[in-house]
Amino acid sequence: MRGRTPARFAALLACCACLALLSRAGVAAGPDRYEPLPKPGERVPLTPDYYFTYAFQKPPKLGAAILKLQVFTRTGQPDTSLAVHARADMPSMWGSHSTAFVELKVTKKGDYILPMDLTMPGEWEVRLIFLKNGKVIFRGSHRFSV
Ligand SMILES: [Cu+2]
Repeated sequence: MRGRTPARFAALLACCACLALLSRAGVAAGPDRYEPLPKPGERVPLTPDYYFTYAFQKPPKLGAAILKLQVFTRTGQPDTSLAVHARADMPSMWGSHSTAFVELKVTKKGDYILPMDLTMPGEWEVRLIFLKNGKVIFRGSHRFSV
């Protein structure tokens, strides 16, 4: 995220050769960069004003699984003003188990819910996109084994 790592982004800008190389490799700090998330249960900063936590309802295994997210303001108040989009798939066969991002539903309790169908044993990755007023503020990913 550019906004969260201004120093690093500035360093990239300062080196055009590096930036070109990174762009060609598809790993520049561009729109499709997903930050690896800390492990479930830990606070994940979104912006200076928001953070979130996430956890599986039960340890994920083959079949149906549910990932639950909670967004908080910086003072720790639960918040549901953000939109969260997500998809889960297997990195070794990206596109085989998932078609598109879905917008997470919010329960009455204020939890964002992502139901997943884990159809194959192996490594899975969930990708999350957080939006505030229609603008992407954070992209993150979490890998786990089934
Ligand atoms: Cu698979």
